[in-house]
Amino acid sequence: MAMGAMDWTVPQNWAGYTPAEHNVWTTLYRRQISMLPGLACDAFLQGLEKLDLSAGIPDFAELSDRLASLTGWRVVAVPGLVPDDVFYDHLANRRFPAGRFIRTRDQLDYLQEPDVFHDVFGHVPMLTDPVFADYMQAYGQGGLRALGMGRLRNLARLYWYTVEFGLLETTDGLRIYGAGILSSATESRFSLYDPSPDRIAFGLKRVMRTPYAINDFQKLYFVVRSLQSLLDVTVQTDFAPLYADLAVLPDIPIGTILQEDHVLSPRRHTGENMTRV
Ligand code: HBI
Ligand code: FE
Repeated sequence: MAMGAMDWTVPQNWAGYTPAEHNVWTTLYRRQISMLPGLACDAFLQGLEKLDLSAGIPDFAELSDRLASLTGWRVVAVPGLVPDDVFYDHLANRRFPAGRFIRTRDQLDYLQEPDVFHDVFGHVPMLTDPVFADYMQAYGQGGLRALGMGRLRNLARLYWYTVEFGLLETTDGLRIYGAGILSSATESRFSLYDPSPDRIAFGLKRVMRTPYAINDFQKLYFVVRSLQSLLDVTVQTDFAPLYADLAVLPDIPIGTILQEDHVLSPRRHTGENMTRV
């Protein structure tokens, strides 16, 4: 596809990456891989094993062949953030749009726009999990519907508080499945252990009423009981009445804890299981 195609895909031009760009990837990869065991969820760690992203910036064509054999997903190169309708159409068709550029060495810790490390290291391993792969496609289909009903803001919050910054409850305590955390050198430990952010049990309407801030550590994380429960609620919900409710319900500002919120405590360093308070 030529640049500027309707679907915003561009050639990845994998051969065009410099050794310095591959070195940025391996620097970021080694830093994350040394930290994530015990913090990232099993689905993510198993996905990393299956895809082996250790050698440098992956060749999307070769990565897609491996990924497609697992869950039918492929990775397509885009120049950066793409318009909403394009983004949702890709997800609805099991194509993950990944930026082809990589951050520079002086941007190792934070960059505004998702680069290939955030997109491929952060997001793609979860797409090897059949349940999460189904969730991401269902999300894309929902996005196209939400666009039609003018409720995109609500649906974008669902993505933010699950796909980007979601936490998962396990018998060993909280684990991370959100790409924005998994690809961050500093937020991973913070999201599970720091006492300052709130951690609330996931609820679809609750999430859709909650705005988010994009330029600092999150002050609020939502915790799902299982990836299956996330898929089920997305597939089983009739969004029309939900959107009708949301149209008249006020947003819930970050920092607000509602009477009916299930607040979860951070996991203690002793590995003590989370207790509902
Ligand atoms: N939404 N409209 C739109 N376009 C994007 O490119 C996009 C997005 N939401 C999230 C997102 N990209 C990031 O998760 C990337 O890492 C894929
Ligand atoms: Fe992302």
